Amino acid sequence: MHAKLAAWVDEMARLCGPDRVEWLDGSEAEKERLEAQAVASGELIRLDHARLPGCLYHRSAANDVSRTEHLTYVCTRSRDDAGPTNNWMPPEEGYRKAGAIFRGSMKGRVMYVIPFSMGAVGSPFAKIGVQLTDSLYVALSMRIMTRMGRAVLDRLGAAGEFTRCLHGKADLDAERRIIVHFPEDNAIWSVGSGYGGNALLGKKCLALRIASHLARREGWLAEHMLILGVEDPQGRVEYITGAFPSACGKTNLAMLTPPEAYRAKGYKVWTVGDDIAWLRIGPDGRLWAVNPEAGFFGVAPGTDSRSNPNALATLQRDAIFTNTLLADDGTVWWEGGNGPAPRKGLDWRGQPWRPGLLDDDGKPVLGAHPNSRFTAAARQCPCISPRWEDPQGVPISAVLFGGRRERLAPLVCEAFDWNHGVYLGATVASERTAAQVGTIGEVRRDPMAMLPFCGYNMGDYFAHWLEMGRRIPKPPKIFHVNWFRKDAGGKFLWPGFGENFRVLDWILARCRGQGGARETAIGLLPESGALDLAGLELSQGVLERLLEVRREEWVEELAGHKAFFDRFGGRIPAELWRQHEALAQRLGATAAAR
Ligand code: SAT
Ligand code: MN
Repeated sequence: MHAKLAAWVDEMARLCGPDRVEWLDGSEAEKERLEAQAVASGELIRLDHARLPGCLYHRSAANDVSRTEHLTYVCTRSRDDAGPTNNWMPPEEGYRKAGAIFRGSMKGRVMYVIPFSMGAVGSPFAKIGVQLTDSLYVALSMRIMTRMGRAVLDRLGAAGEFTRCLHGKADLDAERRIIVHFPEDNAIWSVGSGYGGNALLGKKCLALRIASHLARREGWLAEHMLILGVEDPQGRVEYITGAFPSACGKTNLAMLTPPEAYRAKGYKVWTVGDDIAWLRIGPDGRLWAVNPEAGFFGVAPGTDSRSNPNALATLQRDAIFTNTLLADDGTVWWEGGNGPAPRKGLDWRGQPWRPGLLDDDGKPVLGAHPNSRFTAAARQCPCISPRWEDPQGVPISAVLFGGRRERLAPLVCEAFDWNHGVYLGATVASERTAAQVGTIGEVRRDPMAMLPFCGYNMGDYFAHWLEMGRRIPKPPKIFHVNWFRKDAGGKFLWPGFGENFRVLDWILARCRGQGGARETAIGLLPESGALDLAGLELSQGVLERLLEVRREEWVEELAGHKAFFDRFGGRIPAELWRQHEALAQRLGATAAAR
């Protein structure tokens, strides 16, 4: 027995005051027992067994449907170590504030102890956490999203290192909700929310915020990235990682189905992960990636057999649906899903719903919340890579950064070199989505899609990326992509989804030293004819708009880069300022004085 673990569980139980403490072993029998309890209490609803075998439905509190970044803190001793993009409080205050909400909050409840591994158990990349929670929904979700139970405890042994993760629902009152990270103590406390990214502590809290802190110390990268493999007709597979903000299509890209003409030739995409990548330098001098998760927590609305047939196949059994529409026949539905809406059902708030329902202001009432989700095991995905659990990971040829920009950023742009790529990543901006509380559509800087997830000062994070570049003998190439450019009428210029494969194809050609490119002020863009658009109806005019670099827009953008960097005081590496000045020069503008 791990004495420190036992002592910590006792201490937390004394704080939270549950009626009982139950250690979870991860067995099938245990799963069935917990599900039966959650169904009996109404926390989960069983879906129609014939059509969705083993699937469950969960409705969250109406005020608890997305990550609450304004209630999320990084508690380092020095404020500067958290940096200007994180909410900060001193560790003592974090423990005191969260502790006051936790105190006695589990009375009448059970505290579950969940040992979990991020990464295949025993992989040199893996990190172990132990989550305590009073939520059966969270316990059952952790069972899908992580490797958990006895095997992890065995691995931990009598003295292994682990991240202490305390989670409690308390009264789910947004006024009494806080998610505090203590990277210097390897601990996370989250109280007052049952929502995914706030409550499944292995995911954003451990695998990104705490892990990014560890990664800097230990010389690797913890990133908000999908990982996919592209197999060519000769059977050779090359791997790509891509960082995109939440709800910008990472799951769809990770599970992409290539256009018919490519499939006929023998191209195929393999999914390694859809949200998080841990990257290390391998013995061969390349960058290698693992997906530390075991499942997908994907956005449901918009997922249909056109946008993502692989996701649909993945969630046909043993999945948990959260805040979708619950149809009268015991199935689920969401806007942008397959088939017509069911004639009757309960919306994500639990209110009676029918197609065409309008609210008092005459606006359509959504059946599913825009951030409603499915949780399903990765191994159920038809295109899961045979190497997705490889303890060594997969070697990476290209790194993509992207966001949702209706103007400015072209479809694809290759960085001149690693440092320029870090600049591209550091200056990514994206329109806000429903995955986080805030004004949807507002453009914000989201460097490397890590703005809400970097557990330390982002100035130091950029320096760490630059340092990694110096240490990787054979670095991947870096690209910026934007699937979301629109025309003057607000219509998307690029069809996206499976057609994105055409862009991946050019990217991989570039990585092999092929594929034509032209140099522009912002980077290398596909030269005329270099993107294979056969079979796609896309006019020359639209293609030109997709690959257009408008000088005056970029000059304006430069000021945005500077304003963002200025927030960090002196902590932005000189190399990024040098990149900034070089971009200004290429645009024929003067970089604003620092
Ligand atoms: O809720 S999560 O943070 O896990 C999903 C997301 O926002 O990326
Ligand atoms: Mn994410």
